Amino acid sequence: MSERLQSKPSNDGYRMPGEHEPHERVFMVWPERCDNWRLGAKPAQRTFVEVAKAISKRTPVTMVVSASQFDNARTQLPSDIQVIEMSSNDSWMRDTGPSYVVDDNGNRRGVDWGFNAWGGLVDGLYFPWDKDDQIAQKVCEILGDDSYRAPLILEGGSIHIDGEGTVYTTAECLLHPSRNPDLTKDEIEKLLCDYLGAEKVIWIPNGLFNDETNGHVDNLIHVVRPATIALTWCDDETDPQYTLSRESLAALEAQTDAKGRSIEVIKIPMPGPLYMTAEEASGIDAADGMEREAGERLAASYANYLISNKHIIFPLLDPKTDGDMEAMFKRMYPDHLITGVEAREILLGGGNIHCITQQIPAV
Ligand code: KQY
Repeated sequence: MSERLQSKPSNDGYRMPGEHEPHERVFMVWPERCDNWRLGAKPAQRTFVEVAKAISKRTPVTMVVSASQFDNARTQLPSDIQVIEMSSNDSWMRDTGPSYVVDDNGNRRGVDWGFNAWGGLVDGLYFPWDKDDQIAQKVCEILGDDSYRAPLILEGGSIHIDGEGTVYTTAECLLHPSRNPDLTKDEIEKLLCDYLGAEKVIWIPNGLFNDETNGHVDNLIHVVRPATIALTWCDDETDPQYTLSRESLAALEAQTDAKGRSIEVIKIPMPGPLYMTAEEASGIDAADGMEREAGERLAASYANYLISNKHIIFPLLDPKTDGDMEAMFKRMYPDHLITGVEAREILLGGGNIHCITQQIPAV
């Protein structure tokens, strides 16, 4: 049985674990909408299959899929990937799924944030988004876990957590007028700490250049381990990312985390710059909201990777830099399995591997 709780995780002794802590399962959503994924989402579906297969080397995967796509997904996915029917508006489980919190007694609960498709009627990417907004509660119901409905519009990709009291986010996203315009920065910090069981919020000014999520932090940085952050870096002074990465570094170096530690920053390469081709753009249905023009700069980042049970699943995006990134991952995570997955099709939809996955902590 799953209950909706009226209290707050911090008062109940719960905290969100870091991604490096053990996972029971990873949830994903099957892609199908034709104004985001090209060619009827067929190339994206093949990529989602490869991501699910990679994750399942170490962690069981559940793929949620609409009724009309059930047979197709079930046929394309190996039998050890669980496929269950659930309605959705698109396929970004990081943003629509629950953020899980755990206590010291082996219990876990879901946090169900409000979801408005990255900006609602101000600058959201599609309408309606009601099915996506129900996903977190449905996942908690399926897993038999209690949940909190947090009074905050927030996507899971707009926060990173170290599991030891620190939340990382960007001002560009969480203070954007399309999310919680009636709340002050202090009120947002308080809600983050209350619902994530955290003590300190580290604000980075902006996310990655031209990210349609209004600068999700998970497309710019990743928490490698507490007090160590991988930051997307750019050495080309003519690239708009050059200044954004330097401002991010300055913000991280100017602060200490919740435990008072200085933050070590590992600069990771940026793929590209990469752009949408005319052929790719021509395969996407026209719609309001998402920019899908030939020549559009893609928000490509290796920071958008998943850690799951000592396994790094990262996007292969650019043959010029993929090898360097893989070598860096081997140095950053010497005791982890490292798996790269060709991920341009996810990038064309506006995110990457971290954005399409949501881990359920093991308790
Ligand atoms: O980056 C993410 N967390 C999601 C990207 C959503 C893009 C929708 N087209």
